[in-house]
Amino acid sequence: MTSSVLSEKEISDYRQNGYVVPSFTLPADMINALQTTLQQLIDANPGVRPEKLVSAHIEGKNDDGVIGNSRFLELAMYPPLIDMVSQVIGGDIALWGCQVFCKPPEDGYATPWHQDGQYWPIRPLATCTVWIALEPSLKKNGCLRVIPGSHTDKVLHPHLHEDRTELTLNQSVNADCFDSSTVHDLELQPGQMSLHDVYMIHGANANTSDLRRTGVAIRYMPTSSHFDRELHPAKGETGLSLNFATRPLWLLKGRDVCGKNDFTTGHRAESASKTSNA
Ligand SMILES: O=C(O)CCC(=O)C(=O)O
Repeated sequence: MTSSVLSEKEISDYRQNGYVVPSFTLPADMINALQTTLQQLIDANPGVRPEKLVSAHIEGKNDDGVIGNSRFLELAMYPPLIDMVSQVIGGDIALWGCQVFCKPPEDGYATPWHQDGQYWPIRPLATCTVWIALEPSLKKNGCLRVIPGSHTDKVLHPHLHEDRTELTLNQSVNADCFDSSTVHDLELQPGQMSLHDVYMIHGANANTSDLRRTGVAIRYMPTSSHFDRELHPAKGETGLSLNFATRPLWLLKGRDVCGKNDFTTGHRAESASKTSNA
């Protein structure tokens, strides 16, 4: 049974706009602990840009080139998050990703306008991302920006490859495909979060302020979709070092509806023990 973390209005806003900022927030003690974990993650990965901490939830050196921390896996399994996600994508849910986007002060990279689906090997395309602010995320330090309703047609628009290196990602949606004057800035305080749909166009400005900005983006998909390890979206030219072939998936709730998802590949001893709690 699904609990009601999201109100009916919040569910309807998500469907209509492609995103919602729920009234639910993480408890203060959890945020404090996650801020400590964030610093440990950054310290453990001096050679990785902090905007590109992919698979931060996989403990130890992962196949995406990051030394992750299982505290983020625990966060992804936090029941109120799973309940909210169930309310928007249904009760059969897999966790397939978690990236920390930490934009340092002064030179934090921008995130170009994009649709997440451009980057991911999931068919049919479906994912709800829960983006949780671990630090204030404001206009001045490059908060997430969204184009309300841009998910409605469930169309993946053409994306262009950006050669600039100072971007968190480098597939950028063709500017003719949306009206940037309708942009909405999602300003969040630590512990607040947004949920967004795989087709919703979004991005973020560079952080030129003196205030660091960090969000952790947790990716959940309905198991009616297949995480297809053979696919190489955007020909692998995403600006991120990604290895979907060995990316572990966790069945968090329900069953594997499409029957094609592989929940074995990529799991290690320490994470496998957590799977049994899922
Ligand atoms: O935090 C950012 O700058 C980008 C996040 C993003 O694009 C996502 O979570 O899908």
